[in-house]
This record gives sequence, C-alpha cells and structure tokens, in this order.
Amino acid sequence: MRYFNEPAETMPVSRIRQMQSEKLVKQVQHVYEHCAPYRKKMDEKGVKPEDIHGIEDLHKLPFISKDDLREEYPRGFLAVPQKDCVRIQSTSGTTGRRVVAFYTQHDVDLWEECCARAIVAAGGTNEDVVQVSYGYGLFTGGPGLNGGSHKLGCLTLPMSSGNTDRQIQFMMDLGATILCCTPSYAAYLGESLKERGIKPEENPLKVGIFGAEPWTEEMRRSIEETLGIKAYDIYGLTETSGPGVSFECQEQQGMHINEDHFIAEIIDPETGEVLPEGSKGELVFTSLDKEAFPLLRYRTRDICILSRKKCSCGRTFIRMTKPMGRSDDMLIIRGVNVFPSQIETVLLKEGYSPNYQIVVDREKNNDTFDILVEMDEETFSDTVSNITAREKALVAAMRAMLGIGPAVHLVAPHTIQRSEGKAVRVIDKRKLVTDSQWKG
Ligand code: DLL
Repeated sequence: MRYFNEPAETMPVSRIRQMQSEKLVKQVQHVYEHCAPYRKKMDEKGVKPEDIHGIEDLHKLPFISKDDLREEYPRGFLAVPQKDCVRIQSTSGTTGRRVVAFYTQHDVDLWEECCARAIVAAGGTNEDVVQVSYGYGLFTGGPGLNGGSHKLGCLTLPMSSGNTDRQIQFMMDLGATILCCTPSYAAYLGESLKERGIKPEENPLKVGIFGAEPWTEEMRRSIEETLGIKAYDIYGLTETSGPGVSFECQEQQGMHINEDHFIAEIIDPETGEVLPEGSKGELVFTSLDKEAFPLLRYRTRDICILSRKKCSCGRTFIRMTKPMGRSDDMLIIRGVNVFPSQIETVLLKEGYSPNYQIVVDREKNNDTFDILVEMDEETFSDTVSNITAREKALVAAMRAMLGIGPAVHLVAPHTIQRSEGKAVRVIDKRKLVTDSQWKG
C-alpha cells in the first residue's frame, strides 16, 4: 500500500490548483456568511466574497492570528450551529484565552484521513499495531493519530503519554509495530528499553511517527538507532485540526502538505508580503473544507521553506521543511507550547517581581526547563525551608498554568543580569534545525 488516497495524493499540480480555487471560493462564502469576526476583518479590508475567484485572489484576504482567535474565546469563530459539532480540541494556554477548535463529523473525518495518509506514507498498512503515546484529551496528538489509525484499520493502542513501564509492557506483549509520540518521548522510550536490557532488534517496532515539537536530523538518527526503526516527521496545529496537515514519506525529505484540504503560503513575517516558492518565511494556512472552524490565511508563526520539487514517492503535494524557528516567542517544551507571558502572569500573581529567566536545554534528548526568579530582600532572609516551600508552590502554580512543571529556583536579589535594552528572558540552549539540512 503506497497511498491512503491515491487519486488525491498523486493528482497533477494543475488539478490541485483548480481544486483549490473552486474550494476557496466556497470556503470564503461560508466564512463570510457564518463567521462575524471574519466578516468584520474582510469588510475592514474592503474585500467581499465576490472578489475571490480563485487562488490568485488569496492575497486579497486579511490574515488572522492566534490572538484574533483567542479574543473571540470560546465560540466567536464557530461557523456552524453548535448542535452540528461533535467535538472540541484546544490549545494549551492561559486559562480563558485558549483557542477552542470545533469539529463537525465531516471535519473529524477529514482530519482522521489526513492522519491515515501519514501512517501509510510512513509504510503502515491495516496489519499494523499502532501505539499512540501522544497525550489524549484536549491536545490533538492522541485523538488525531488514534483516528487515523482506526481509519486505516490498524489495531490501535490508545496509550496516551506517560507510564513508561506500561508503555513498554503493551508494546512488547501486543507487538506494536508503529509508535506515535513526541520525538522526545520516543528518545526516552528508547533509553528506557535499553535500561531494561531490551535490544533495538528485540522490540516489535518498525516505524515511528513523531511531531508536535522541533527535532533535528541528529535526533532522528539517534532515535532510529536506539529503537531500531525508521522515524518520520508529522506536523500540524490545533487551529488546522491537529496533526496531519503535513507528513513525511519514505524519502524523509520534508513533509507533504495535504493540499486538497489546505493552501500553504510563505510570507515575510515583518511585512506580510507573499514570498516565492523556495523562500524562507512564515507559513500561512487556509483551510478548504473545514466547516466548524475554518481558517483563512492563518499565521502559524512557524518559519519554514516550501518546495514543489518532484518527490520520488509519487505524491504531488508541496513539501515543507521542518519548522526552523518561530516568528514569535513561543517555546515548545516537552511538546507543550509555552509563552513567556504566561510565566510572567504567574509570577506577578504570586507576588514576585518580573525579574526572571527561563532556561531551556536538552539532556539525553529530553528537554530541561528551569525558571530562575529573584526574591525580594525579605523573602531572601527567610528560612531555607520556607524558601523551598515557596519554590514548590510556584512549581504547582506554573504546572496549573502551563500543563508542565518547570524546576523553579528562587535566587538572591539582583542576581539576574539586567539588560540595557530588551530583557533576556529566555535562554534556549537546544540546537535548532538549520537550513543546510534541507535538500528540497
Ligand atoms: O502540536 C499538533 C500535533 C500533534 C502535531 C502531534 C504533530 C503531532 P499544537 O499543540 O497546537 O498542535 O502546536 C502547534 O507545534 O505551530 C509548531 O510550532 C509545533 N509543531 C507541530 N508539529 C511539529 C513538528 C500540535 N513536526 C505547534 N516539528 C506548531 C516542529 C512542530 N514543530
């Protein structure tokens, strides 16, 4: 089995463009009629649905951002009656300012097909046993790959994340052949198998489908070795449905974007100007079939390059590089999206000064996450046990806000370096993906 949906995945580029044009016209009409915030934005820009005749008119539409979506929490961007929806998923984020993505049954089907395509592109068939170790719940990773695996007809192990002993037990006893999780958890599982004396060739896995956070080619090689598998990348975001917007094929040379459902553009993040194919810039998505939570020109803030170069797998969909960075300050730590502003909110609420520093590093393929916070003179003169108790309370407050717990270190007053200009709040020591790894 080479493709999940051969006619769609191998359609000539001219047909893709024609299909995108036809669907875009309809999607814009749907959005304008049913979604007040879009209507307002389009009116402000002086664009009417009649002005959009095809993809050549896409540039006329306004962009939307995460902030636009958050401002309309929870239902402002809902484009169908709520009774027609069957599911929500949501981004991690400050309480009350999350993005809530709604799905009709049609939207769920479409999303699951995208994930099924990813599994097949990685070599999966309905004879595989798929261990889904992404988180389940509001996060899209677990539900997305779970749905894709069902759609393909695989035996699906809905493990969710964590509980490594149980993960290994089910993997070995039920013969999991495909592992879906974040690359950092895959690396951790690899280490854990090794610690238990299980050699790479002794586990039943053949393939891994890893995404939701940046990872390097070095990390891919290391995971492939420790688990004895081929490791493939998968990309997506809550706003576009979840994982599966794009996925790697066996070439492992960039991720094919499901262009029958999404239009991708690359823009200059400063000016918003659309850049030609091959340029490095911010990825922007327009959905073509989503009913409940459609997107027109959504700015992902992910920086990457697109390539239409022919791929030997036969798929005609454009490919994107791994995200090479962000055009905002969002960090992805252990697969969780973290904004420095969330950390600042917690600190101020708990009565600390905004003198803090976030230090992120990667040890043995696992993210470390430390927050240094200055104490005032009074707290500094308190007993060690009281200071330790305060650190614990801050860890709990951070966990409640972010969904992951950092190590919090209360430090002496005036020990965090002051800066003349912008404060250096984030020190990210992890090695990021570089352009040189992209061969088009
Ligand atoms: O991370 C969806 C997902 C789940 C993708 C499982 C792949 C696998 P969000 O939590 O909304 O959604 O985070 C979206 O994560 O804008 C990227 O910055 C980053 N991201 C997602 N996939 C990758 C990847 C899910 N393969 C944000 N490589 C996106 C690098 C990724 N970054």
